[in-house]
Amino acid sequence: MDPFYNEYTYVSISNDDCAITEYGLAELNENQVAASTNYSTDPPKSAIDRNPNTIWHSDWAGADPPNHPHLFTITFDTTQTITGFAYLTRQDDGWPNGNITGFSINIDDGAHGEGNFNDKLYDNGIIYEKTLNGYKYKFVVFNEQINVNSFQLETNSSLGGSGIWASIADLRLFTNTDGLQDPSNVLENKFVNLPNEKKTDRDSSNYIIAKVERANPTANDWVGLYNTSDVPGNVDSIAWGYVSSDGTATLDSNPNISGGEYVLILLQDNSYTELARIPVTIV
Ligand SMILES: [Ca+2]
Repeated sequence: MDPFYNEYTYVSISNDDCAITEYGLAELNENQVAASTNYSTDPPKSAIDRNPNTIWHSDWAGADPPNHPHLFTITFDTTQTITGFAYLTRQDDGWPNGNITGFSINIDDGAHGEGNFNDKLYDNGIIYEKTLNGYKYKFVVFNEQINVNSFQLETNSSLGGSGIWASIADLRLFTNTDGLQDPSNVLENKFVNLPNEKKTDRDSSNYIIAKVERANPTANDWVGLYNTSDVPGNVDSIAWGYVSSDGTATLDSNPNISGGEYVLILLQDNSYTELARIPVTIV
């Protein structure tokens, strides 16, 4: 297959909920999918069965299970035009095993050469994460329609264990372009105006100031400062503040915060539903 899509790592989160039917999905059946490896009870077809609770998983049994790259291949009976895909990680009890963090895309179209991606979408490796039908999918959007006889996801890195596995709860290909290719059509929750290359500082009163843009703001959206590995809700934030109507959040004064690496997380409406996050260095 021709290499089409070089390795990327997911780095960005947005949260605009949308109906999955908007995207003109390519219908798939189990005879169209194959993988270079699978665990006995997690076959390739579980990645396209539209059930978020079943998964394809690379084989992990035995003394020497296979390492990356794992190949997950979709083959069409007739040439299809696709514009992107969405990937859902496994949903079972927070297990990260096999969640794909780096990958390449290979295609077979009989003719296509190098891919060309939208700089705005893919600058700095940004891939959108969006909520579809209540599940957070990772979106990869091409800036052109591509004709494919065969589409192959080649994994390069993953979470969990020794980092050699891959798993997919749901994989969906898109066949239309409406709303997908223009980044301005993606309502995004994000942090803005963090000065000095993601460093933030306390103001004269020792407050931490964050500025956000929100797709669907509520009066009780809030920003929390956490340690980088913290899970909001499992542990308290180090400091927090509500987002004002102008997008500014002033986090509690806490003179005891040590300088170092943290993460600012935008959370929705008095809940722990995460809308966006950004790593910060407190100086
Ligand atoms: Ca599934």
